[in-house]
Amino acid sequence: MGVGEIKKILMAKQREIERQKEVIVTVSPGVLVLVLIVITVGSFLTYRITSSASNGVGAGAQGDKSGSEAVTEKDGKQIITVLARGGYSPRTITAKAGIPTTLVMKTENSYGCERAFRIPKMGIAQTLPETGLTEIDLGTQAAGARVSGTCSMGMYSVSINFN
Ligand SMILES: [Cu+2]
Repeated sequence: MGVGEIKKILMAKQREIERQKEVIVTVSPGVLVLVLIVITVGSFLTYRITSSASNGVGAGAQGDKSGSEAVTEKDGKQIITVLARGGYSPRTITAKAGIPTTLVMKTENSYGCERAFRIPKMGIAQTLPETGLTEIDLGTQAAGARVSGTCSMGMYSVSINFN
């Protein structure tokens, strides 16, 4: 093998290394963005999971069966407790018809528009405190009645079905 040949090989190797460097440089920003997206989505999901797990009242749409855990009865009255924090939970509730009913909206360090609570059908508009319990009289509902509450923007909602 001559000196010229060795030089040729070395130069080819050098070029190859240079090309690899270029690939790394051009790929990096894309990879960085991807990593950031993964981290963001990951922490968002973790937040969602921990916030719905600590609700006590029950998780959101998926974890919800009939929302019956939100309904209690005491002295011939029905009490429905809904947590308002980053939405309403449970979101669907089945309650009893023909019994005086009080809806208790519970806030706990709630800072979003879920505090601007409305029940359009009943003309109810209540601003919930950041933390506390707000009682709303729903009267006695007939079987088949459905009472729906929303935030002022209609972004979050909760539905109570009476039967
Ligand atoms: Cu809203």
